[in-house]
Amino acid sequence: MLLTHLSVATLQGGYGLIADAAVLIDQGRIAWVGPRAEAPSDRDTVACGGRLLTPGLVDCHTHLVYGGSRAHEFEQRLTGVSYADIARAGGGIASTVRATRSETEAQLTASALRRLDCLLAEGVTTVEIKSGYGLDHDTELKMLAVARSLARHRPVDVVTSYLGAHALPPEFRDDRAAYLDLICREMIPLIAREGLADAVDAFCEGIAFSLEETRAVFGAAQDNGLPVKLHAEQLSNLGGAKLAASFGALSADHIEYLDQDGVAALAASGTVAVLLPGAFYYLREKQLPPVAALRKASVPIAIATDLNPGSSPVHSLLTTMNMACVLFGLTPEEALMGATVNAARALGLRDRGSVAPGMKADLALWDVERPGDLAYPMGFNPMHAVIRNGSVVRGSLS
Ligand code: DI6
Ligand code: FE
Repeated sequence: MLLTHLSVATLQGGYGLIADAAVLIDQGRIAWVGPRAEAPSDRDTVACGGRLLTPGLVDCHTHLVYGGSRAHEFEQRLTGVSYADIARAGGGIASTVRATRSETEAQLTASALRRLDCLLAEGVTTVEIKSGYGLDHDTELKMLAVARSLARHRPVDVVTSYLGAHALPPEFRDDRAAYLDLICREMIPLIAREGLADAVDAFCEGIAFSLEETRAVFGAAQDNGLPVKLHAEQLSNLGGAKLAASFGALSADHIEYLDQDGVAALAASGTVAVLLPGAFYYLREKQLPPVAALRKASVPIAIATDLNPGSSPVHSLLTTMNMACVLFGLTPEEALMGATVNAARALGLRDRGSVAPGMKADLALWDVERPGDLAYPMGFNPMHAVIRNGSVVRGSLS
């Protein structure tokens, strides 16, 4: 299939814009991209109405499988109670754990699909989903199974992360070491053996797990051949990003409190900095991530919704791109790179996120003239069509 009458943001070295372009798709892959005047001919040619084609979007950090609701905590926070106060009082993540444990796979799947559908309606073709609201053996496996199953219900690639080290489960309140043992000796080997997760994540923070505990989790992941990533430096600077970098982590996420040392460590290890402006917005944080330092050190920057019931009930990657610009000072070009090529890289996926020969033909066609139009509005969805593995799965191209 040859797509014509479109402009293409290839995302190769920035927007990589080609006006009056053509894209040849063959067997689910991009076979050729360039100016229409130089395009090979193809019997199956589709004129795309002058629209803009980009890679399908990649949301590289979500917690979209969960039970229950935390709207009451939003109300509490707005009366001055902090996110950390709520967590210490047994709410926060622990409250979602109770709800997630009590729901069936069918219930969790139904609510997750509703959330996922919001992302897909905006051109997302790959999504990462974490466990971490089960914390016991059965519920963590249930969450990972539900996450994986979503790809059988919808045209999307799901990448899963095991986040056992998200919070200390109540039954281990008096024995942190025993919970770490469960994670490191039982869960990670099991998950690796059964192929249930593609990576291991942890929450390294005063209200969650210490640097030493995170090191133990990463050690187990490494021993079992799983790559790592980390919720790091969200509310304070514990040096988590540096630790993650020393394990060759795929990404360090949040990183508002990342210091220069941490930036240098990410640069040296090729770890992607994942910014999550939704959580920053909802928690009304003041500390900005070190965007200028990340740029200067050429650390690849990705952005993600962090879709979760507590700190980021954000169901829109386009809105997140806008927030990354308005709140963090990214350019719209950086925001689009952050939701495509760099997000794919944060998941260790080199076969998507840009439009180039050999790449997976996961593409989004937008009713906009310029790529800068994508991060500009809020609450407006210019998605026209989505192609996955070379087939139209949403809308129509013409
Ligand atoms: N950081 C986050 O942004 C989410 N988890 C984490 O470690 C929030 C989790 C929640 O509040 O439910
Ligand atoms: Fe998160």
